[in-house]
Amino acid sequence: GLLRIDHVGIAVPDLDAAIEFYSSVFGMTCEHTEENEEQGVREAMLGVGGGPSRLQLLAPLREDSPIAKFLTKSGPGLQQLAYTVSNVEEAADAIRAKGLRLLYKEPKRGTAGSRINFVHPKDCGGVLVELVEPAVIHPGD
Ligand code: V0V
Repeated sequence: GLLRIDHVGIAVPDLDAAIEFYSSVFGMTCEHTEENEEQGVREAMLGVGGGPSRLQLLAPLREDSPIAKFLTKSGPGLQQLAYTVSNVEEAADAIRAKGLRLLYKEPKRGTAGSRINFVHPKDCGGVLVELVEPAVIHPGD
């Protein structure tokens, strides 16, 4: 099952400008940045209010990136909602068994060594849902 909301992902054209915006307007802190070549993204994870809530800023690395396509089609904005799970294969299998499409047969690599899969937005009321199995599950999760 789901443990909690892992992060909310926002597509942005310029990562550094977006980090600066969220830091100066909302006082968020950039905890981690990473390039994910396979996903075609440069991303930043921002902490919200000193608690476990996190915002993920996603900028395209190249023209065929899902984020580039999203920006062209929808403009900057909410792109995904991610849930923490303890086991991504089990979570994906359970959702598949309900007849929803998962984007990947096998999990792929996400932020900070996590393992990820996605539910197709057309099967989820227009929301791109990500399942995240962190490299380390923190106590209390
Ligand atoms: C597309 N659609 C969306 C959507 N993207 N709806 C809600 N939220 C989104 N993010 C809608 C789109 O408006 C179309 O609706 C329809 O789905 C098909 O979209 P499309 O533009 O033709 O695009 P596709 O089918 O080429 O690609 C859409 C999918 C793609 C979701 C399959 O974006 C994808 O593979 N996403 C998963 C990977 C990803 O997002 N990576 C970047 C983050 P109409 O017009 O037909 O009604 S990487 C990440 O999160 C990491 C590393 C991490 O968290 O660790």
